[in-house]
Amino acid sequence: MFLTFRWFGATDPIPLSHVRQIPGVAGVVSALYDVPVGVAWGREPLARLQGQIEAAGLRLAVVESIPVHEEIKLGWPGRDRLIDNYCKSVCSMGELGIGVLCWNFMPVFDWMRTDLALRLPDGSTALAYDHEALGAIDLSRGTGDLPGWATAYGADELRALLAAYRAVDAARLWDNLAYFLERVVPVAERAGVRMAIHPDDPPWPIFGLPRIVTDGPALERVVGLVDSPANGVTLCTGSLGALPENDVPAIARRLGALHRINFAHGRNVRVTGERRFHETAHPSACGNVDLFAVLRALHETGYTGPMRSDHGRMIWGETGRPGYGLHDRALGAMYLQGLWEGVTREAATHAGAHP
Ligand code: DNO
Repeated sequence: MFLTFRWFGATDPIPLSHVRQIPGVAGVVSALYDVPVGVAWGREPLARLQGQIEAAGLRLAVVESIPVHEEIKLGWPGRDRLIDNYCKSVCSMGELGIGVLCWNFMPVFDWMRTDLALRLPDGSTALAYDHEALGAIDLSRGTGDLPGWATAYGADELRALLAAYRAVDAARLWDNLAYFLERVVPVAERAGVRMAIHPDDPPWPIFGLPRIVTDGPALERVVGLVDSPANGVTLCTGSLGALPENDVPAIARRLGALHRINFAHGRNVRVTGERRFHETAHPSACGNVDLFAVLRALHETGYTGPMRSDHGRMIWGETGRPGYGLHDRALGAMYLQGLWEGVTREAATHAGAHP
């Protein structure tokens, strides 16, 4: 395992020089944020981003994300051209030696919350989700006020998109995912890029839209669609952990044994009701996810890929991008690193080697 940190490019209020000072963090997770969805990523802009990161003494280790165009998820005829463009982007990554791609297949919305600043008893604020509150959100004016979307849509565009998805149930979405993977994974494999699908967050349907990558069996089904090491998953402990039925350490162990975990997001959540949760600080004791058991499962199955601390709270008066402040994610990075050192040295001791 090696530690990475997400950085949102030139508009990120956190400078790379700060990221460089977090002990143990060598890799950066980033993306080209000004390329419209569906347009192929050229090698030059990606090389510029890579150069900027290298100039700061770090390495661009993961692209998160190249968004998948809705026409691909909908299975519309235009998807072949869009899939070709996706393949070109993956090839640009490969040419520059950027080996891991985190992406998702969530219709219309990426991660979704109903409160971006829920106050916790210690005075920090965290991202929170309440399915009842979601039901009260008015989508008739577009995505304008929504917390946690990837792409912004105006009222008409969003209405048309939601109407189009009425023809796409979970089974159809699986077909469209398979169609996409069958075409992209062989290209990724040749390019030396490992794909890592991110589980749906939250892991259940929202606004009547299907969400299919929600639990361990679904992740295993995804990796079974195309049998290649380039077709793997992002083990996102917080996304999966929002569903109490998900035994995250067991999921890590099964996918890890298949060698299909290509990226890991360490995040913790506290489930407070039916489809209701808030994010917490990273340590196991703060939420419902046993991060120690997850990291042990990763270690025991030989995980060598990148990991990043995901979504932090806002602490110490920091303001900034919800979930992506510096302080709590840096604490999370230290915690994950400490756990990793612990499981690694413990295993070495048991093997009779010098710790
Ligand atoms: C949330 C992130 C996700 C993730 C995408 C990957 O903070 O983990 O938005 O980047 O789902 O495509």
